[in-house]
Amino acid sequence: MPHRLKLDLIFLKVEFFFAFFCFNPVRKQINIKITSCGDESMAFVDEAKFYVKAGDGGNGCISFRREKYVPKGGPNGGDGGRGGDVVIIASQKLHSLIDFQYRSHFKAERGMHGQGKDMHGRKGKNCVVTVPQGAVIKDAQTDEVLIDLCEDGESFIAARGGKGGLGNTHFTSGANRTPRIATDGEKGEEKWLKIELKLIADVGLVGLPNAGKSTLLSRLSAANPKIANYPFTTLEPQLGVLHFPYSESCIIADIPGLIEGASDGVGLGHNFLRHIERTRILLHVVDASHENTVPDFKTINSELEKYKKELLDRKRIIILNKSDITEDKRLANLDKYFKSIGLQSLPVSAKSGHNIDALKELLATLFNNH
Ligand SMILES: Nc1nc2c(ncn2[C@@H]2O[C@H](COP(=O)(O)OP(=O)(O)OP(=O)(O)O)[C@@H](O)[C@H]2O)c(=O)[nH]1
Ligand SMILES: [Mg+2]
Repeated sequence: MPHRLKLDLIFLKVEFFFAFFCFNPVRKQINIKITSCGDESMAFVDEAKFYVKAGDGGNGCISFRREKYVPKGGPNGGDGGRGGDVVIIASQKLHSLIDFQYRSHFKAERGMHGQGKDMHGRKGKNCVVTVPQGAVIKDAQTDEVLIDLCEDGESFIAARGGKGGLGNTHFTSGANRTPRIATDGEKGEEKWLKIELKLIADVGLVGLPNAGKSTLLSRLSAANPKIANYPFTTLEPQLGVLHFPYSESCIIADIPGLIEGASDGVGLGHNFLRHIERTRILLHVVDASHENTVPDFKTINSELEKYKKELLDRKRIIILNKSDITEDKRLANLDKYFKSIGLQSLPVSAKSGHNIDALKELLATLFNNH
C-alpha cells in the first residue's frame, strides 16, 4: 500500500473515533435543573441534614533508640498528631443550601501516627464547610441550636478532632526505663447536624395569598417574581434589592402567602415564616378592594403572633393594596381603623404604581432612622 494512502486511512480512523465519541447519543449528559429565586438563578433549599466526622488522633509510637555503639538507647516513640476539625464558616456569597443535596458527609483528616526518633505525627487537615450567612446549626438528634451564623466569615467548630496518643517517651520512670506503652489517639467527634437558613432581609412582605405581595416586590426592586391571579403563586421566598438614592440599599423578602393555621403548618407559609424573623420592617399587604380587608388582616396578625409574639413589636406598615380598584372612602375608613389600633397604613397600587414612590420614601426614612 502506498505510504500516502496508509496515512489517509489512519486519519480516517481517528476522525471516525472522534465523531463517534463526541456525538454518541448514548453518552449521558448531566443537567442540573436550576430554578429561579428572585433575580438570581438558583434553586432555593433552606433546610438540610448532614453528617460531620472529625479526624481521629494518631497513635503514639513505641520505639527505642538503636544506634551503633548505643545498643540500649532510651525510648524515642513520638506522639500521634491531632485529628482535623470540621469547621463551618458562614459566607454572604451563598444564598441556598442546595450544595447539601449533593454532599451530606463531611470528614476531616485523621492525625498521623507518631514514629521513632521522637517524630510526632502530622496534624490532620481541617474540613471546611461553607454555609450561607444566616444559617442556624442544630443538633439533629436533640434539635438544640448550636450556633446562629449571622455574620459573614463567622465560624464554628462542629466536630473536634481527637487528641493524638502519647509515645512511649512519656512513660519512662525510674522503675521502668524501657516502657513498652503508648496510647492510642482519641476518636474524633461525629454527629448528624441540621441546618436551617433564615434569610437576611431588611424588609419582609407578609399577607394572604393573592394580596399582591409579589407584584409589590417587582415594583420596589428589579426582582421578577411570578405573579398570577390564583393563590400560592409564590412557592418559595423571593428576594429583591431596593436601592435608595442617598443611602445603602435594603433587601426585601417576599414569602409565600399565609393562611389561617399557617403557624401550625397549614399551607406553605409555616416553612417560610422563619425567613421574616430577622427582618427589621414588615410590610403587611392587604387587599383593600374587597370587604374582608380587616378580618384578613386579623387572620395574618394572629398567625404572626402564634408563630412568634415579637413579630408584632416589629415596625409594621399596612399596605392597603389594589387602591386602583378601591373607593377613596373605603381607603379613608381603613386608614382610620388602622390608626385607631396604632398602625400606620398607606394606600398603594402595586399594579398601577400609585404611591410606590411614597412607599419607597417612607422605607428610606424608616431604614435610616432604625
Ligand atoms: N387591580 C390590582 N390588581 C393587583 C394589584 N396588585 C396585585 N394585583 C393582582 O393580584 C393578583 C395576585 O398578585 P400576586 O402579586 O401574585 O399576589 P401574591 O400576594 O404574591 O400571591 P401569592 O404568591 O399567591 O401569595 C395578580 O393578578 C395581580 O395582577 C393592584 O394593586 N391592583
Ligand atoms: Mg406571590
